[in-house]
Amino acid sequence: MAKHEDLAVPIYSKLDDVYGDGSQLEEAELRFSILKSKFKQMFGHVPDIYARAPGRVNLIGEHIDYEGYSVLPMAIRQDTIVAIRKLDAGESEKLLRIANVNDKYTMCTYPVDPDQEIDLKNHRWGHYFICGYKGFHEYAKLGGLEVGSPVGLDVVIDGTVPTGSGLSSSAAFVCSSTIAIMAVLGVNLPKTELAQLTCECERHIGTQSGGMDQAISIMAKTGFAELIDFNPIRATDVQLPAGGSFVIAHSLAESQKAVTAATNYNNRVVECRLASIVLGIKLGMEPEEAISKVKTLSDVEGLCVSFAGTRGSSDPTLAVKEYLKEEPYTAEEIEKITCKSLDLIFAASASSLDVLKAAKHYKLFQRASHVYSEAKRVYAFKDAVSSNSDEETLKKLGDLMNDSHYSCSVLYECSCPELEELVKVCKENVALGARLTGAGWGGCAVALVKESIVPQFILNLKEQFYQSRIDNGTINKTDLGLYVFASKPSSGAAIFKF
Ligand code: NG1
Ligand code: MG
Repeated sequence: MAKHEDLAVPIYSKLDDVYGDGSQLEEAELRFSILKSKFKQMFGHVPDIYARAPGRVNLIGEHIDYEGYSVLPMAIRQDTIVAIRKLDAGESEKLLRIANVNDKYTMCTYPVDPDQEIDLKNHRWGHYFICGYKGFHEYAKLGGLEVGSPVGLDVVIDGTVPTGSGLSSSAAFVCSSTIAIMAVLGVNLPKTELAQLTCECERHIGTQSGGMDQAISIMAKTGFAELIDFNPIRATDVQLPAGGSFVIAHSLAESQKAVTAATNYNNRVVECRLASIVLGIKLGMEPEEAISKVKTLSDVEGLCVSFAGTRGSSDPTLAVKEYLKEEPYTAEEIEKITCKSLDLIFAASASSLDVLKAAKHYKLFQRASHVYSEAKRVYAFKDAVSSNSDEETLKKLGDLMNDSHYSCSVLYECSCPELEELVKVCKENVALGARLTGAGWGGCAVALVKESIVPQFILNLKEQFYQSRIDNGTINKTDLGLYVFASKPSSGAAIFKF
């Protein structure tokens, strides 16, 4: 039997294939009927098909996917649904018209030219759809796929993944858009291939993302978290121990990553690249060779092995301690080691050059220490899950989550005061472990909590974290359920044809 990740995205004719039964199905029926009426009202037709892709919560393995290391997320039930109709060649003006059921997002229109540039200096919500559009056409061109000349597309989006929350609303949007575009053009791909493609699609928004979010959004399976490996992308089911539950809680600080990339997300990608080049050189490579060959910190691990016993050690954390200094590096200090200016090293990447312009210094020791220790924690988490006693396992998982948070906060500096407060409140209310999830700098925390105390835990968070924010008008009391909830591993992307 083919593995589920080698199959194409499933096409369903009934909602219960994805949304189960009970209240979730009722909610989904309502969403689809509103989506369809909105579509008719906006465009005078019904959609051809619908595609949906979920958000995710990353349980452990933060900021290491782009360094080539495995991560361990699970899909959540919140998702993005894209309703789409392909216009006939002769029909009206040729445009991509992208509307939203939420009036907060006004309609965006774009030309149908797949080679159009995305105007990154003027961020618009519809850009995420264009990421999928451009990315798919590039893929088709490279692979010689015949998709005909571009025609207009009418699109309405309905998303329930909170934005800027570290739950990958962006990947849910990009994945569902790409799948919808492919489906109306009559193309479907194995999930692993699609995961790779959608990762490249999302980079068009200007973040140098790893592939975690798209991989889990597409390959998730109900009831399982997944260990996601890269190069090539693979997913391994991870059955979480009984007796524990993951509670997701929003810090209410929104992190707009597409806008802050140069100082936050992409900055860390650049720091990791510099750390890996410097380590490569210290481990014996010629500067020019290190610059051209060492792309990620995981590439250095291989070097540590081949240099073990001669000039280095096989453990990359030891190499970090031995060869990197704790004080931040200036550009000049790094250039002395690389024998090449940073501008030249990153000349091919406009978004990296933006990072260099904004950066004062580079914390190579701290970033590399985080990445290598976090990579180990992912495997420790996976191994703990396969051990016997549930009680003991839960405690181990919680400890690993706490260590991960500490590392993100202190070494990677991707937390923020609101997240620190929230994680502290979670721990005070006897969470087994709690950590920021996703890129950080705002967004959500995830806490591992004994199943039996979940309702009380959520009540306590409401009182101790959210009440003051209700009182000062930051959020409405009626919306609390959107900001703090328990989550079970949900299913991956799907297409609906009714
Ligand atoms: P968020 O910001 O949660 O969507 C981002 C990256 C991931 C990963 C995490 C940090 C994108 C699309 N996603 O996730 O690939 O690097 O940060 O672990 O940029
Ligand atoms: Mg995102």
